Amino acid sequence: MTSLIPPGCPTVLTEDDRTGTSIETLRRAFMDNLFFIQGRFPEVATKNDYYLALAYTVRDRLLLRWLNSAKTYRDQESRTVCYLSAEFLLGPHLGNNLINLGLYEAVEEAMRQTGLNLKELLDQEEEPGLGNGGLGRLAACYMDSLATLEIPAIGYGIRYEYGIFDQEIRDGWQVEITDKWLRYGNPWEIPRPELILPVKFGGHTYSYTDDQGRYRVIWEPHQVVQGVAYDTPILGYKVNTANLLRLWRAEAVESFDFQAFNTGDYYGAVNQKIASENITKVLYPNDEQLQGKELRLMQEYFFCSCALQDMIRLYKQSGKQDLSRFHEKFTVQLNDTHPAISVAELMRLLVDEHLMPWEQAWDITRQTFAYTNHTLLPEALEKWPLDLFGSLLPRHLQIIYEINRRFLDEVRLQYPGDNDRLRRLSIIDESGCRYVRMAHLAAVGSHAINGVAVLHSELLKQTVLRDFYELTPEKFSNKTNGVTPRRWMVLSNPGLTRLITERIGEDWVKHLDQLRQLEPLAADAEFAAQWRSVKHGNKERLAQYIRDRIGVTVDPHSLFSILVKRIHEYKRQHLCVLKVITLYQMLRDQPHLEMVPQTFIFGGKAAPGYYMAKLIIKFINSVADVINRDPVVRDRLRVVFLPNYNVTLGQRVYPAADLSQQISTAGYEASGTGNMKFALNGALTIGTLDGANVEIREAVGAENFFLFGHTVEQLQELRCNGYRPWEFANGHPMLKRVLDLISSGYFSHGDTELFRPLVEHLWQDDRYCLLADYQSYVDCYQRVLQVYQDQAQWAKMSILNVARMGKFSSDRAIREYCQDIWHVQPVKIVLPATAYMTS
Ligand code: B1H
Repeated sequence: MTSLIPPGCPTVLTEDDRTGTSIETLRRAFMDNLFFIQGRFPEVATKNDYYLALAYTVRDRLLLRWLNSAKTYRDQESRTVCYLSAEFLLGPHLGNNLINLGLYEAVEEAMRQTGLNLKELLDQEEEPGLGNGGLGRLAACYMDSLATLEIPAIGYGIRYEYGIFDQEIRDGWQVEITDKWLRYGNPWEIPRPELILPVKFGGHTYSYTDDQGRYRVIWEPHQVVQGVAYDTPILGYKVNTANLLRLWRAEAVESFDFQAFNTGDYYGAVNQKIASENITKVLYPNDEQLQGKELRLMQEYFFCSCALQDMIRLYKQSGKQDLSRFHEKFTVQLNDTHPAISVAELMRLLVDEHLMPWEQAWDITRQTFAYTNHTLLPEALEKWPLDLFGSLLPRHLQIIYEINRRFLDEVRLQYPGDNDRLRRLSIIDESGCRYVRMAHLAAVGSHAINGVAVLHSELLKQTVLRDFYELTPEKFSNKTNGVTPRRWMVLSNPGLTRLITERIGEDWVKHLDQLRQLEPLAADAEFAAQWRSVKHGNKERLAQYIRDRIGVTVDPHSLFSILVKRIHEYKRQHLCVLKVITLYQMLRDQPHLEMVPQTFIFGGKAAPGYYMAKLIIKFINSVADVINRDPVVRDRLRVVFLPNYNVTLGQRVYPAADLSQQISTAGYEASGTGNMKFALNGALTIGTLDGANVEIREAVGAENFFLFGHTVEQLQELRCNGYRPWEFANGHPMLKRVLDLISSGYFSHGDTELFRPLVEHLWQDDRYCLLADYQSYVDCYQRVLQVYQDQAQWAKMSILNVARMGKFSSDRAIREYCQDIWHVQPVKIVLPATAYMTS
C-alpha cells in the first residue's frame, strides 16, 4: 500500500476537515472554507461565495485521491495513456465530482442544514466550455471512463482563456458573446507556475557535424514562448483513481524584457508579451471547418510540444535517462489531426535534442501514437499551406519531408511505378498550392488508426484513407463512441436513476450492459407508469426553464421532439423546420384536425463565420415566431429555440425528450453522441442510417427505432445519376407549398429576400439532399405520432431502448481502446488508513 505519510510520522485518527465525509464534517469544512478561503461571513456571503466554499470543500477530497494516484503511478512506474486533444468540453465539475465521490446526498443534507440549497449552488458554476461539440465532449467522457476504469491517464490540452462563445439571440439572429469563464476564478484547477516549458516558433535551422561525426540540426527560433501547466483532477466513479488533466497556458518567456526596456523599446517588449499570450487566448469556434489561420497552427504546436516535453520529463523522473523505452511508458492517442504535429515534434525531440538515431526514433514514434479520425467532411480535413507551415515550424517541415521521403520509398517498393498512388499517399499535397496534409502525417506516424462508428470506419477505409488502408490494413479498426452514464444519467436524470436502481440495483452505473435487466419490466404496467411519470416530471422542469428563459409556454403533455447540436447544413436542422411548416400547413388547412400536440425544441451554436448556419438559426426563430403567435395552431404546435446550448443545458434537455431527432444526411455524421444521450434517457429516435444511429437501431431493435431516409449507397446512386432537387420539389405538392410559403415572405414579414439563399440552395443544389429525404421523413413522422397516441406502447418502447443501450457507455469504448490499441492495465489506488498527517 502506498501512503503519503512518511514512516514513523505521528498521525491523527479523527476524521479530518479536509478529507472526512460525514455530514457534520462536510458542514464544518464548508464553513471553514467560507471564512478562510473566501474571507466571508454568512451575513454578507453571496451565492458565489457559497459555491466556491463548497467547491474547495469538494476539491480537498479530490486532492487526497489525486495525490495518492500520482504517487502510486510514480512508484509503480505505471504505463500511462496520454489523450491529446485541442478540446476538452468538461461541463460543470461540482455535481459530477459529488456523484463520483458518492457524496451527493451527504452534501445536499449538509447544505440544507446550513440553510442552503445545493441545486442553487450548482447553478452558480460557469461551465468550462473548452470545446466546440461532440469531439471535445467525447474527450471529457473518455477522461471520466479512464478514471472510473482505474487506468493511469493524462489528458493534455489547451487552457483557453475564452472558451466557446456564449450565444444570445437578438431579433432571431445569433449574437456571440465572449465566454469569460475564468472571471470569478476556477477552484478546480491548480496552477503550476514552476512547471514551465519553452516552445519555439519561426526562425531558421542550420546543420553541422559534431565532434563525434554526427549530423546535427540546430533550430534558431524567432520567438520562444513558455507553456505553464494548469492541472485539474478527474475523479473516477466510486474509485480512488483521480487522473490528471493538464492544460497549458502560453506566457511570454520574461514577463518584462529588461533589455528592451533599457534600450527604450518598452512597447516592443509589451507587444512581445501580448503576442505570446495570444496563443491560448481563445478557442476557434469552427466545428468541422478548418480555418487555416496561423494562430491555430501555433495553438496546436504549442500544446503538443508542451505535452511531449512533459512526458519526457516524467519519464526521466523515474531515473531513466535513455529514451529507448518511451513507448513502453506512454501511449498517446491523437484526438483527430489537431495534435498530429506531435509526430514531427517527438521526432525532433528524440533526434535533435536527445541525439537518437533517426531509425530508432521513428520506431519509438510509431509505437507511441495512435490516431482517431472524427470526420470525412472535406472542409474539415486539416491541411496547412507549405509556406505558412515552413515559416512557423521550419525544422518540422524538414522532418516531415524526411518522414515522407522514407515513407514513399517504402510505397515504391510495394507498388513499383504507381506514381498516382504516391501522389495520393504523400504527406505533401502537390496538386496546385502545396500543403501539408495532417491526416497523412497522423496515419504514417501511428501504429493504429480508428473511426468512431462502424459505418464511419468503413467509409474511412473506402474514401479519405483508402490508400492507407490498402497499404496497412492491419492498422485500422473501429471504436464506436460512447458517453459516460455518470454525467448523462446519474447526475442529469436523478428520477430515472432512482427508478432503475430500485429495480436492478446500482451496478449498472459502472456496467451499463446490466440495463438489460430492465427488459422484462417493459411489460410491467406499474413500472411503465412510474417510467412515464419520471419523464413527465423532467418535461415539466424543462417547460418551466423554457418559460423562465424565453417566455414561451409549452405544454408538458405535448410530444417533446428535440434537435440539439451544432448548427450545420449536413445535420439538417432545416429539414426539421420544413416538417414543422408542413404540420402548420395541415393545421391551417384543417383547423379542427385532431393532432397529437407537439413541441419542437431546437438548440445549437453556429460558427460565427458560417453564414448559412446563422441563417438557419434565424429561420428557426422566424418560423417559431409565426407559429407560436397563431391562435389556430397554438395549442397543438409550438416551436422553441433554446439559446446557448451547452453541456449544462444538455443536462436539462436530454432527460426531457420524448423524441430524439438524428436526421443528418447518411454518410456525414461520423458518429454523433447526442443520439446516445437521448436514447439512454428514454427518448425514441427518429433517424437516418448515419453514424452510430446504425448501431443504436441494431441494439434497440428496428421495431423500436423510427428509420427514414436514403442510405449512403442510395445517395451515391442518386448523385451518380445526377441529383435534381427541383424534381423532388415539383413532384411533391406539399413540399412545393412549403418552399413557396417560405419564399413568399410569410415567415419574414413579407421580406422575400431574407431566406432566398436557403430556399434557392435547396432547389438548385441541395448538397445534403433534404428534398430527397423529405417525403420519407414526413411519412416516418406520421408513424411516430401514431405510436405516441398509444402511451403504453410508447413507454414500452422507451424502456426497451434504455434496456438495450448499454453498449454506448464510454466505459465500453475505453475498454476497447485499452485492449486493442493502448495495451494498458488498471492500477488500483488505495487510500492510506489515516488520510492526513500531523507534525
Ligand atoms: C467531429 C470535429 C471537429 N468531427 C474540427 N470533427 C474542429 C473538427 O475546431 N475544429 O477545427 C472541431 C471539431 N468534430 C465530431 O466528433 C463528429 O462530427 C461527430 O459525429 C462525432 O460524434 C464527434 C466525436 O467523435
